[in-house]
Amino acid sequence: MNIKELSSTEYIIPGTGACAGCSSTIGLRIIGKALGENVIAFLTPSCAVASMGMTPKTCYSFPAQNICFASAGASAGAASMALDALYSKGKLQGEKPVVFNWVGDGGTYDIGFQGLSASAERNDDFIHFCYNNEAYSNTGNQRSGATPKYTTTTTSPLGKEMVQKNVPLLMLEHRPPYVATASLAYPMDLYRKVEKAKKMTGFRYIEIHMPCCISWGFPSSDTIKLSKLAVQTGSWVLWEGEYGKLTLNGITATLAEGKKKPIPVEKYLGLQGRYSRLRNSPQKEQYLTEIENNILRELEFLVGRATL
Ligand SMILES: Cc1ncc(C[n+]2csc(CCOP(=O)(O)OP(=O)(O)O)c2C)c(N)n1
Ligand SMILES: [Mg+2]
Repeated sequence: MNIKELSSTEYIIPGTGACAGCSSTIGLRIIGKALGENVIAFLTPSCAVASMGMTPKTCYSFPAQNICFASAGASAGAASMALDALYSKGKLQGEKPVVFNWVGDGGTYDIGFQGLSASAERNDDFIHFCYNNEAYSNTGNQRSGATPKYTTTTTSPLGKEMVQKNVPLLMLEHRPPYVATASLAYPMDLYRKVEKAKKMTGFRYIEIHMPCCISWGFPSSDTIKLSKLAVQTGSWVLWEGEYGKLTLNGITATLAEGKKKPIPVEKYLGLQGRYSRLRNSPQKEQYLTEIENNILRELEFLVGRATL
């Protein structure tokens, strides 16, 4: 299947408050086409709510409920269980809707992590999508657990000192039916992963890398360019896993197997305002070497993890 063969039905209606070039809107359009209309969505406080999910400017043409920050796991899990109960009592007929969460990195990595981990362990029947823009974006770009080391945000003005958590891997270690990472630069890989997850039951987790032009500081026309560079430099990795077994995908597999060298990371960081401090630092070369060494170490780790 190629991108021209995707359904022409749009589940994200134009006229939203989202920024031009908003990556999360692009991602949700693709996901909507893969999931279809028989869905129920849950949204935690984020751009997905503040700019796109509030009456009268809501842009979702499927049932979507705004829930509190920490509760994505509990809310989607409980809704799914309630549906199961109604089906078993004969009060609902037809195919069960796909219950899914659309939650930012703040709501996934930090504030909702405990509830999400509990859902994964219980194998609750829903898909959790984490759209990872590496910051608390809608509240003005505060650092999150997904913000990479040396990134400048309003709460890490000198550059974040810690590396980001690896939540997709943490989710994989719960051994749920499905975990995957994806990128907007490879829309058919994302589409395939969503279609695959849709056919499964139990806990499924898909995380999509979402360059944010406002928080990251790049022109809104460059969203996909940044998405692609993230993968080509090895800064973002593509893989999927079933019941704990990991498989590398696409360019990430090529880089990890040493068939191709990652593009120098400066090509990616150099396009983003949030790294201007790093670029102007006298220790720039040292920082870039450290970042590239970390990328190679992560790739090596993934190759090993894929053999288990
Ligand atoms: C318990 C709680 N703490 C803080 C907030 C304020 N708040 C609303 S949205 C948001 C940022 C969300 O970040 P993320 O989940 O990454 O989504 P993004 O804004 O990047 O789309 C914050 C801190 C809140 N609504 N509830
Ligand atoms: Mg975010």
